[in-house]
Amino acid sequence: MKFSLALAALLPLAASAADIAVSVGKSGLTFDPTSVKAAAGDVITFSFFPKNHTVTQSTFDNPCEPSANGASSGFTPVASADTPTLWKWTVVDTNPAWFYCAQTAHCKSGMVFAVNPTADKTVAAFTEKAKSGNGTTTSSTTAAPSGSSTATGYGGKNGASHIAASAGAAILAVAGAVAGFAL
Ligand SMILES: [Cu+2]
Repeated sequence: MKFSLALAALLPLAASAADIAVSVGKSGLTFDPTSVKAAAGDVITFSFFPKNHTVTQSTFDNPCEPSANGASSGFTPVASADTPTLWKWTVVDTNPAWFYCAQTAHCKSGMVFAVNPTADKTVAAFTEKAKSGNGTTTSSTTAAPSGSSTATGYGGKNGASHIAASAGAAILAVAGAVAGFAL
């Protein structure tokens, strides 16, 4: 009995680095879920669905603008919902982190995502900011956020990495990034 008690006590530790799944554009211009609670070291695995989205870090005040030194998946065109492309982002700390899709029309329709939103800074308020355009300077909003490189298609910052679901998806992603996939 002592052994099983010790084992039970260890299990929560073993599971402490959670892998959190988030769908991008699976059912409309949305992240699903729209926000998550996460701890430092947790890994968020974003599954990209058709047609072409990004997960790009912003600030709460400027939802549709890339933040300085923020992470970005880069544009990730996906041809088939059967083969979503994966992109992982490791949670740095328990502070709020804010993300959006860098297709300007998508962000402005409320395609945003929050990690560890607070009572003061809610994902609902963040979404409203995106929709209303508050705090954004549309003149500097371009198809390619500064946090990503269109040459490679992937930002790869903050320990983030792209993992294609298949070789075909990887080829499509690169081809799409170069060709600038249409909406
Ligand atoms: Cu999008």
